[in-house]
This record gives sequence, structure tokens and C-alpha cells, in this order.
Amino acid sequence: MKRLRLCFSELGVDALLVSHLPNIQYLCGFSGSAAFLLIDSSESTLFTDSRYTFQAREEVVGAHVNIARKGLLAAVSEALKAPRGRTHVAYSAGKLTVAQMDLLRGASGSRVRWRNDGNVVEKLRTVKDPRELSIMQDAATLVSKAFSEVLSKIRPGHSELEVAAEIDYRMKRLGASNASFDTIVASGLRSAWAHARPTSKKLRARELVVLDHGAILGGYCSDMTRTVFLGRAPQKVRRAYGAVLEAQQVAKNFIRPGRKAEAIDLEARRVLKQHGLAQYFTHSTGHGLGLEVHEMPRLAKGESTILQEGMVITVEPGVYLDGCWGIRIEDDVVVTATGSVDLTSAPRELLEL
Ligand SMILES: [Mn+2]
Repeated sequence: MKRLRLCFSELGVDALLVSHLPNIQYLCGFSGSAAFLLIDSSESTLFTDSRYTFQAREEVVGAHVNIARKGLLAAVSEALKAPRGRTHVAYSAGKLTVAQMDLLRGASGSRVRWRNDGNVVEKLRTVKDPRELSIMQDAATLVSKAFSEVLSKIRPGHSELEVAAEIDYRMKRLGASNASFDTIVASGLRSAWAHARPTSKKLRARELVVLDHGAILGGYCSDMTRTVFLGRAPQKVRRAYGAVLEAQQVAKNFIRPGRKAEAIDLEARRVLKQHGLAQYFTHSTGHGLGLEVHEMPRLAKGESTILQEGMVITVEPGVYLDGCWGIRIEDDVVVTATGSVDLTSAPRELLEL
């Protein structure tokens, strides 16, 4: 919150209304499902409802707690009306509905001028402190371990849904509070769908299987993808797999503080181009990771964010051949003073099961 207040003058505001729950958790520790956090230059107030009275008392640090009786936004508006000379308030355009904004504007009146917050909290969140990095290392280790435990279930005859359920179960047995997104298990032709949902389709011999899964541990997400072959992989698959792995390694090696996020994406594409596969790489190379599974920055064309020490990002090149198969390899890495270090520990070479 101290670092956030230093941004107020640049934003030209006296206060910030935080409406995105992960931002609220980041700033004051509250992990409930209904809240707003109002931060002005000297104090902060968390607005939540009576379901969270005890939880807020336990979790919230550095903010007063206001248990709203007649709706959170009514309580927020009331606070904005208080005669404190508050005039310019930043809000998160992407994280408030039009209806909520109308209500706030109507109730707070013309004395409050609203300004876009420019994702100021999301930007602070990109750089993780040592405590966050330690949790994220554990979350990445957990998902690597769950994957190794589930290998015996990735066999012909088991359905995608069964394998996905097994992954989720293993992650929870290892201490995850939840999966960080719906686990992806996509086999055969369906592996070409970059974000397929698992189905009742049974795995068959001589198929590729893409497994993309992540765990939430201590509030922080991990995200990992492995692609395995059921049986002995044909030459074509081996070559494509080798190209994706090379693209991933080269991209990782290119990561260092001071480089633009888009440069890493370009590097992965350059390698796949050398192998004649660039046209099949149809998504961005990676994304920030933290309290949310997709955060700033994206490793993508046009993303000018400068990488900094302490950022955690995924590196996940892939190739998808419509009607044939898909391959993706994804690891979580942390940007260090001189380069990057893997958080994900599961082996990366092609597994033939
Ligand atoms: Mn990912």
C-alpha cells in the first residue's frame, strides 16, 4: 500500500477504489469473495458483508473493516461522500461493471471525479517479493510432483476426464487448495485444440496427449504443460517435439532484466520458424503468474513491458496441426538478476509411455 500511494500523484488522484479481488488480497490479505477496498492518502477501508466479519478480522492487515449492511457499493458511496475533500478517485475500468460504475457515479455525485487506474496494482503485482517467490516455488514443485504421480494413469483405455480427475485429486492430496484452472487433458486429434476441455474420449495407443494443469498453494498459482506419446513416437512427432523444446529453452535463455516481454516471444517464434513450424504456433509464448493464473506481463507481440528481477512468467511454446495433433511444453520461471531460473522441475524430454 505504501508503494501504491507513491503512484497517486502520477495518476492525479487522491484515492483508489480497488474492485478486483486478487488485488484486494494482495494489498490487505483479505481472501473473501465479496469486497471493495478504498485507499486514500492516509488510510484504507475494506468493505465486505456480514458473512466475512470474523474472516476479515483474522486476515485484514493495514485497513479498517467496514461490514456493509445495505450493499457494498452503497457503503463505498457513503464513504466517498464524507467531507474529506476527496475529489479524484481511480477505479479499475476492466474490473467494474457498467451497472456498478453507474451506481457509484450516481451516489457519489459530481464532487468525485473518476479516473482510470491504469492497472496500477496489477503492475505492482508483477514483481514478487522473496516470500511470494518461496510460495510459488512450492506451488510449482507440487504440480511437478502431481504429474509424476499420475503418469501410471496416462494409459490407453483411460478417458481424458479420468486422467484429469486423477491430476486434480493428486494436486489436492499434495496440499493444493484448488486447481488454478480447469485441468486440460487432450488426446489424439483433440491435442491440436490448444485449450481443449477433457471429455469421455478414451486415450489410445500411438496418440499424443497434452496435459496442462496448475495448483493453487498459499493463494499462488502454478501452471505446467507436458505432452506425452503413448507408445513409440514416429520421427515426425519427435522432430516437432524437439523443435518446441528448443524454442522453449532458447526463449528461457533470452530472459533477463531489461529485455522487453515481446522479445522473448519473438525468440521462441524464431526457433520454430527455423524448423518450418512457426505458422502452427498460434498463441503467445507465456504470461505472468501469481495470485492469478494469467497476470501481467504477457510474452506476446506488442507487449512492451520491461522484464524485471522477481517477475514470474510461464514459457509455453506449442505447435498445433489441425486434424493431426498438438504439442506444448510449459514451465514457470522466475526472472533473476542475470537471467531466469525454472520453478517447474518435471522432466521435459519426450515421455513415451
Ligand atoms: Mn499457461
